[in-house]
Amino acid sequence: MQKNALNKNFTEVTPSPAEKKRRHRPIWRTVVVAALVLSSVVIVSRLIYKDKPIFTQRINVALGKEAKQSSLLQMNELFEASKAVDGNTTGNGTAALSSTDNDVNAWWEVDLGRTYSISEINIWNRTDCCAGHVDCCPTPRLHDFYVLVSDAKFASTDLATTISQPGVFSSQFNNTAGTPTTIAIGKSGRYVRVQFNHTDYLTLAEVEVFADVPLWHFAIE
Ligand SMILES: [Ca+2]
Repeated sequence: MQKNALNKNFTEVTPSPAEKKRRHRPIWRTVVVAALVLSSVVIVSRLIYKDKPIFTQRINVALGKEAKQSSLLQMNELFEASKAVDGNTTGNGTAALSSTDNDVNAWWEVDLGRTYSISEINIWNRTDCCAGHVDCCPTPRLHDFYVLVSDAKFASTDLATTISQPGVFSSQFNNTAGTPTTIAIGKSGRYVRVQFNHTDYLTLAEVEVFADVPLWHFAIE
């Protein structure tokens, strides 16, 4: 460690011969020269090794991102598209759900802000009703849908046209969504859409888009 104004209170410790032999469990340590109260320890890694980030973290990159949908249920802002990326997966009540009207090929989509290497997407169904409960909605509402992923903007809201758009990844799910249903992706993408191949209300509790994001800094609090 090079001493400077930022680390004048620390001194590097020369590893002992025994420590140097621990090649599979290498260590680095330092001694705090002065009495300090440490609020955090920040470790900064080298950025890249063999063209790949050394540390990555699996993150929901859709959280809080800009979302839109084919329509707004009864023009009620309680059901706006952002409810599907608000971090609330409970699916219980108007505070937790996005919903379109009864649209032909209803759709919902999110712009991740930049392209990520997407590993998988979680689709969370509502839990309060309309999931196949015989007392209110015998037909499950969130079922039989496509998940579409693209680096470029979707050029159309028509399902068939979008599936055939160059560079678009599509995955068809032919069942009722769970809490959650996980769709494997394994592709880069910035735009993610969920779209029906039929006519119904598209109601989503949450859409989580997971990517392994390079982690350049981490702190031990
Ligand atoms: Ca939500």
